[in-house]
Amino acid sequence: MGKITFEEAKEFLNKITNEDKVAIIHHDDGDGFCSGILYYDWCKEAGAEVEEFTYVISKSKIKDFDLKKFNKIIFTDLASGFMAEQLNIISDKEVFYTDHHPEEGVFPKEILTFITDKDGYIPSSRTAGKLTGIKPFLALTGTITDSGDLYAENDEFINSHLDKLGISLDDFKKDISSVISNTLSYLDKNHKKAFELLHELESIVDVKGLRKYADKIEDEIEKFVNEFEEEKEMIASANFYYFEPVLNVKGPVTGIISHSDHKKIYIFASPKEDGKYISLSARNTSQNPSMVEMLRAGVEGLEDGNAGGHPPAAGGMIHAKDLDKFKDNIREFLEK
Ligand SMILES: [Mn+2]
Repeated sequence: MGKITFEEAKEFLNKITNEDKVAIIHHDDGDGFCSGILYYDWCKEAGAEVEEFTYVISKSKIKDFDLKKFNKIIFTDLASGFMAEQLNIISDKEVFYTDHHPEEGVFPKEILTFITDKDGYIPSSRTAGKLTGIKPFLALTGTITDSGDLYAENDEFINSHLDKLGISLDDFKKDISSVISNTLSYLDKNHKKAFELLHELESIVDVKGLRKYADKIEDEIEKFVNEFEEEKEMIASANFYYFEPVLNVKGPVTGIISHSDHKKIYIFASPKEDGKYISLSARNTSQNPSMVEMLRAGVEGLEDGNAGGHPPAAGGMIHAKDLDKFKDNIREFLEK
């Protein structure tokens, strides 16, 4: 079968009945959860038995999921480069695979794929909303959490949904989509609970109930952003900031601080979960010097040290015991 059209995707969904057992496998971000919920509800409404699985890229493996009892599987919002080759083991089932990231890898030919990257940047939740017609506010939420509002091809979809809800984009971001994103960050070790909470939402009014989770994340982000000026250390021209978050806030803290001045070089360092390693992330929008070159110089000669990425943004890892050597390497690189 291979690639299918929107109409054929609809046909696959229309054929789901109370005789089916369906597994929904979705990405662990806002777009993945929202689109996963829409397919989940669709299957429930058709009377099927449904279970959902959260897939964490670089951690999860399809072979670790217990999919024996299911005869149909729906994948949503998972970049195919990470997935295609793993799908051989389930090609005896009816599999519908939909995503919006650039297509990579080779799918087993039995799998129905509906990948929308050629149509522009269309988050998976927008596609799921169009296919199912269920919970339009969740289709919108997934689209906004995935930055769909930065792409003109989503303007009409976003504006018409906002109009129906009677809310502005700014308010929707502040009161709805960021609350949901932060709730997911807070519950990143408990995906079942996160799915349950998001699945219970019947309208945007219900999102208020998630504030108690989201606030914990917001407080911790604010704390580390505020401490930056005082705690940072200059390594030559780089602003080096070591911080130890308890919650999953590395991404937003890094984003907020590095967007405050695009000419500066930033290096963020935090311990990994096991405490044995330190993860690094470097930002410099001006790209001079290149952050990936800088980090590679920083980890050079360090045991298990690695770095990769792009000139404006790079990431890496070192042993915690090598932090001073890393700083020396960075200083030497920047002073050269
Ligand atoms: Mn995603």
